[in-house]
Amino acid sequence: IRPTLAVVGATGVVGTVMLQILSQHADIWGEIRLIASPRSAGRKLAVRGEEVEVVALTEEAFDGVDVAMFDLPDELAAQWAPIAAAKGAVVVDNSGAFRMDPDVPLVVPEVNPHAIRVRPRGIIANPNCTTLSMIVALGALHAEFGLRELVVSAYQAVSGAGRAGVETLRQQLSLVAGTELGTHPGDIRRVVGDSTGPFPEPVALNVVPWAGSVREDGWSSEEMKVRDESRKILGLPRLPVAVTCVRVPVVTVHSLTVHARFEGEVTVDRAREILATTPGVVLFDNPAAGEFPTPADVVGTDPTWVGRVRRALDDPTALELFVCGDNLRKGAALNTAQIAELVAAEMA
Ligand code: 11C
Repeated sequence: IRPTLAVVGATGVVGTVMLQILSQHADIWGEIRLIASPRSAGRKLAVRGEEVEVVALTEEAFDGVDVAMFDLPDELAAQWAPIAAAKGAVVVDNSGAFRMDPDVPLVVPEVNPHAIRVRPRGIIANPNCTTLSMIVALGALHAEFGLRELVVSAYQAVSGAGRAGVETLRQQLSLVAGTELGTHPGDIRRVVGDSTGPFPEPVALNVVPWAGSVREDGWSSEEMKVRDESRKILGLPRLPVAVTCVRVPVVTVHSLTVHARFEGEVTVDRAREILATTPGVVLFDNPAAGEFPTPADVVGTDPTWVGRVRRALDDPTALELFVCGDNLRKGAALNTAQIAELVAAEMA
């Protein structure tokens, strides 16, 4: 008997990509049940070529569910994931609610697949999209060279902030289209006014050095997540990690510059060999031919794309990289689906 899968938060931006992925991947599931807020109950969504009616999030909705992929806001996930687990489902949760719980594994199938086996709460956490956009490539380099330090700048797409983020950028772009905005200081702010949506500043024709909420000493929650989650996934609890998260006017695909320092000397040739042969990574790095990853080419694809591979000029133990990953696919829905598929394989 094939396992029953629930998709919880099926109508959100990540839920929508989950349904696309379930329609594209090998069909290993029996029933696929779509669950969302009562507001969305009764809507019909396409999955595996069929229209499936969305049911409201209730305890009964988890009856008979073997695996549940969750994409809900943190507070709702904190409330409902334990309920689904108590009803016997293995929950794969894409919120930030459980990632740093020592009784919840934080899994990237290409990096630490073994971690899924120990899950005393019946919950497996899926990392944040910014962490996921680089970690497959870094995991492979760490396995060979031994990572000692990370310095990261993340150029984050607006879809990381959900539908509201995408709608805000589109609305702001329509306000500035066909105008000569930018000629006079302050133009953008005057046109956009208070319509900054989930962002603290206008995001069209701008960059905003902020993502998430305020944490201690000037850090953002998003920056702390990338640090804490990278340490947990790589099994390096004291790894020095410095992150700056910046929102850019890109709809989907997070990009990152990475300075990675290793135990000993590294060579670009060996790093390129590793990146070119790691499953889930594409090396796209020939600047002379204009080849490096950009969100425009990476959007809609599964792998982590790496370009601009250089050895640090002043440190033979460090590499500089430019990395792009689709924040809705590997960054969210795809990694969640991959984990769910590993759990289903255990049940087979
Ligand atoms: C962003 N990465 O781009 C965030 C959104 O912990 O999963 C995802 C928040 C999370 O805004």
